[in-house]
Amino acid sequence: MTLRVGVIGTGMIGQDHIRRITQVLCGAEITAVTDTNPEVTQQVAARLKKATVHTTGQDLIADENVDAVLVASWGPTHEEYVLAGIAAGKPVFCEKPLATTQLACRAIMAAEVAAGRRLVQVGFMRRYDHTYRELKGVIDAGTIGAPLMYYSGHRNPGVPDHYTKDMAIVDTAVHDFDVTRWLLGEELAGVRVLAPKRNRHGGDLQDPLLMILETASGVLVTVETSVNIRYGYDIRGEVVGEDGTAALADRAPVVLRRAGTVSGTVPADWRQRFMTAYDNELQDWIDAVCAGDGATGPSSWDGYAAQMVCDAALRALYSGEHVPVELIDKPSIYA
Ligand code: NAD
Ligand code: ISE
Repeated sequence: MTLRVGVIGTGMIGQDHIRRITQVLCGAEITAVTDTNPEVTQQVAARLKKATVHTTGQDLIADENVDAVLVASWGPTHEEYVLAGIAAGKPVFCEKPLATTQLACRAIMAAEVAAGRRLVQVGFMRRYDHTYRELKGVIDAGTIGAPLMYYSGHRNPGVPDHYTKDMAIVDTAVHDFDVTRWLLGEELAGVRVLAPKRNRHGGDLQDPLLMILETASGVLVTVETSVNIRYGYDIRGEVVGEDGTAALADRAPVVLRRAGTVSGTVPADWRQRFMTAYDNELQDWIDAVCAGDGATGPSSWDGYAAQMVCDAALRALYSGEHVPVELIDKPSIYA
């Protein structure tokens, strides 16, 4: 079976996902595209063999030549499309965030529960990165004993002009919140946000931020977002356990020793750093949908839990207080 995928949102990551589905991965083809910017959609469709251009996301979801939907439009539009996909019984791959409010995330979970099965995978691609997978393997094997602390560093060389103070949390740190929950195998229970001296490259932006979170069992987690670090896209992760520590290795493919120096390259951006992880997450989604499983990767519950941490972190940022993260009971389809 070749999965016929319709893509809503053909901006930066939408186009990158289209490229990987058409040129890198197996088992899927793009049969429909839509974007509120018709010029972009036409250009994207012109590069595809047989993709219908739809005026709206709703039309694309209803298209009988679309078996599954990939949502890569702006975050606030995700809820509408994910709900419509579930209502049509079509599996959905939704880029992060699942939705931008906790009520919207709960509505999506309620729709899946009513459908009686998972239909949604959220684009938390770090879970498919081999370095994170190795780190999780070390933690789960008990090699360093029980985790006590975890540091998650998220450094971007720069961000677009429309990037706001809140986006350091909802657009950037949301990945750290998800991957921390996954690595440690437990929920985050509370958060405090500290704002140090500002990076002069960030203008009025409050950059960097340091977040201190605790998990349900008391592991302390620090998340650093630095989004104007200039030198490259640098993702860090280190667990301190009872018997040792485990950290993501540096990613330079070659370490150069020359003229009294040791050096290696740093990825330029998220596309480069997580290229294989994006490939793996989408292949996993395609395989699960083709096998009739609906979705098996990061779930709507994961999207909800990460969004709840974002909401709490925003309140912590503006209040200076420690803010608890209070989740509803997990529906059994996400067990
Ligand atoms: P972008 O601005 O480049 O593209 C978004 C596109 O969506 C634009 O072309 C816009 O015209 C279109 N759009 C907006 N509203 C729409 C609507 N109602 N219906 C259809 N199309 C609509 O942004 P981007 O960087 O590609 O980000 C898109 C999504 O992907 C965001 O949710 C973002 O958080 C996520 N993202 C994830 C990662 C990751 O690492 N997983 C990286 C980048 C972006
Ligand atoms: C972007 O939207 C992403 O999701 C990237 O993974 C992240 O590193 C970046 O900070 C976000 O802006």
